[in-house]
Amino acid sequence: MPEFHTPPIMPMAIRFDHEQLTLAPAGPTLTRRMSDLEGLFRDEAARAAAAAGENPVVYTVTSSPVPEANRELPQSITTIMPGTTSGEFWMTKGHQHPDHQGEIYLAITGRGGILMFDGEQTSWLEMLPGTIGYIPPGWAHRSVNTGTEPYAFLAVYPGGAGHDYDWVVEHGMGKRAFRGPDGSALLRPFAE
Ligand code: PAN
Ligand code: ZN
Repeated sequence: MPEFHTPPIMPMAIRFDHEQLTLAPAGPTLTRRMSDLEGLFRDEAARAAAAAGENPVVYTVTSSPVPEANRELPQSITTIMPGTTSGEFWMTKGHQHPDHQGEIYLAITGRGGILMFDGEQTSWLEMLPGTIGYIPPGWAHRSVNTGTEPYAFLAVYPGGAGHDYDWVVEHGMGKRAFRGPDGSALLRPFAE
């Protein structure tokens, strides 16, 4: 066994329930409501009104106990509810990993997309159950529910990569995903 500055955790089996959308044993769960998403939708007034009213849950993130520590590979399931705010699909906050490292998402149920931005280019990946979306190092990423059911995916990422949310607030994501006339995703320039 090599010597580590922070000793790794012990080997463990984690039960992935793709119907209940849970990991067992479970680690922390995060709930993001409309009130947590200030300044992220194009129509901030509509977002603020929804936050002041029913303040719906937009997404949850449930994790396994593998810690966000250097060299570990934590996992989580994100479930984004279906919905739009002034036509813009409900989505995650989005972030950049300050210690640039890759990440994978495996779509479990529903229909969605990954919007990625490297500061210049935007990339959009359609995500259907069974799709593995690869996020290379240096690409900020945001997930979007483009369907009418909850969209859920498993994420596996390097535990020491960190999460920078301010980067997205500062730089945007290049594009935004709106519901098009036929119900599918329509990408429009971020600042349009
Ligand atoms: C994911 C995200 C998760 C929630 O596990 O953290 O989908 O999105 P936000 O963190 O942008 O709110 C991931 O990319 N981890 O690195
Ligand atoms: Zn990430």
